[in-house]
Amino acid sequence: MASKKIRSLRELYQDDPQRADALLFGRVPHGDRRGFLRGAGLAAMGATLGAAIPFHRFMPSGLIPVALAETTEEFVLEGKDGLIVLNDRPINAETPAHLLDDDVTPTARHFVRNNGIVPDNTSAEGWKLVIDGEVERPLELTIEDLKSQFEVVEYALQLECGGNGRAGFNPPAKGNQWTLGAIGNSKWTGVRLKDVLEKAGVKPSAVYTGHFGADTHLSGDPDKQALSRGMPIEKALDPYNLIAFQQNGQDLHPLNGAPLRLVVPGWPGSCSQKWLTRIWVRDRKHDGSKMEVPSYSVPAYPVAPGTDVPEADFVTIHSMPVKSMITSPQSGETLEPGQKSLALRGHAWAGDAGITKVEISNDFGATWSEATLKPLMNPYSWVTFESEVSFPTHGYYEIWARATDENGIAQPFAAPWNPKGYLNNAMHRIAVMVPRA
Ligand SMILES: Nc1nc2c(c(=O)[nH]1)N[C@H]1C(S)=C(S)[C@@H](COP(=O)(O)O)O[C@H]1N2
Ligand SMILES: [Mo]
Repeated sequence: MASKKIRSLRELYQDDPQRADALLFGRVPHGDRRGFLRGAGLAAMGATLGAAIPFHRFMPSGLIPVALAETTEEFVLEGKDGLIVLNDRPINAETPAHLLDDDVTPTARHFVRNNGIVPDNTSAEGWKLVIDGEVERPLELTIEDLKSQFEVVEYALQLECGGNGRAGFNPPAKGNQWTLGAIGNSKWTGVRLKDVLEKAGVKPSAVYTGHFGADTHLSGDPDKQALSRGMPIEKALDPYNLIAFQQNGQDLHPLNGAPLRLVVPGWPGSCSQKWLTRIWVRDRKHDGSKMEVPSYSVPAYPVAPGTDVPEADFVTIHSMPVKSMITSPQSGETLEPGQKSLALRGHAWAGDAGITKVEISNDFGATWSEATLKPLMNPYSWVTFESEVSFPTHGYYEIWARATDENGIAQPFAAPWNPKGYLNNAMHRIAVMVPRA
């Protein structure tokens, strides 16, 4: 054991990324990853490092042991800032809640979710997008063609991974153990998918889209797609879906799909194909990689935690559910002595639906007060809420946030368990310490 060489995280993840992820970060309750590297995870990490970590319980959550990090170039995520890397093969990184405070998410703070290997060539030069299948006139368009033939628009759009919040489910689900930060609301510039599909002429036989990207499968097999998902044609024709070539006024980041991607707000992030090369309009439901059950699917009815659900009983996820997060203060904040109130801020969103209210509690849900909503930037943007929270005495407080959408659906205290750990929209809770005056 003592002679064991330090392996890079890349190697650690190579065989089974999900297992390595669980070993490294453990599986612990929502919003709190302290105490990772426990049990078998700790032993495995010790073996990996060639030594145990005596003070492991004091390691900040999400910290990558420097001995591992130093061996791994992949962890320098160029152009990203403060993200917690969950996995380096493929690269997956989320943003801590307090770094998502901006109304418009800076590119450096936008999460990264990759299923395969980022393409070597992410240059706009010569990039082509094909639109084919159930269309009157198949198209092959360069990025210049998109810019010159269609209206260019810019919207703030929420993009959330279907698995955001997975770490909060028990029993745990395999996959990236996202806590809260696989969500972003950047400004995206591009052309409307609808306009491009209409130029191609959608045939009455069209029922679904199939999306293709230039990234490669983890196995290296060129015939396999890392991810190829799609959506019903009705959703595809929503005017807020973009074929985007800019994020926050700049060329796309290579990890976020440069030079061209889809942004399909309100639906699982997996619909928003990065490194976009082809949209195949289909006469049936698309059957690309990760369209199959149980990927991006949930049981059609509520199931008890841990249930083994038959494949036939899954349905593909459409709109994401109502959700909110508190982005200021950071959880764990201690007020100044004598300070009796606090300015609170965060964001709320609800897939295809609008947000009607966000309520705040400082007494474990016994009473609620309504937060102020800032004006909505555009449909499918998240909405920012603000509130002043006061504290009657010193002590330990939790602040809970609960958003309600225009259908009257509010966030639950605990989201329904499902085998793959999707759609966790449980209320966000933060801790605040109020000291004696
Ligand atoms: N080509 C391609 N597109 C992709 C993916 C991918 O692995 N390959 N991941 C999808 C998933 S699961 C999500 S959540 C979003 C994440 O977008 P981001 O990395 O820009 O945050 O991209 C989607 N588009
Ligand atoms: Mo995702």
